[in-house]
Amino acid sequence: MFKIKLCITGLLFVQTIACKSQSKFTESIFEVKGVCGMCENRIENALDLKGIKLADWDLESKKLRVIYKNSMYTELEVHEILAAVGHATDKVKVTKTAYDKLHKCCKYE
Ligand SMILES: [Cu+2]
Repeated sequence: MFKIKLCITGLLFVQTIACKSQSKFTESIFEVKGVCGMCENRIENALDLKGIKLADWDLESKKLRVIYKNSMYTELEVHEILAAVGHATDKVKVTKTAYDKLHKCCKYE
């Protein structure tokens, strides 16, 4: 009887973990402006942060796929991180100071 109880407790525990990990991460895909491989590195490195599981920007489509912990970031915050390093998104514009810091070949406007 004790063994069965242990088993049930174990199962419940595993289920709880599975449920939690399902809601932990959010995936977003949105447009980020950029023109070259350097931009790609800058965009992806800017998102090389704790709580961001994946950041993959596609040069051709200008689309970024990002997977982040929703307890740590909102989608808007991800946009703001990118704008801060000089890359405008469909939601957040870049400041002139940040844009001026971009390398010559990275000026997308
Ligand atoms: Cu570039």
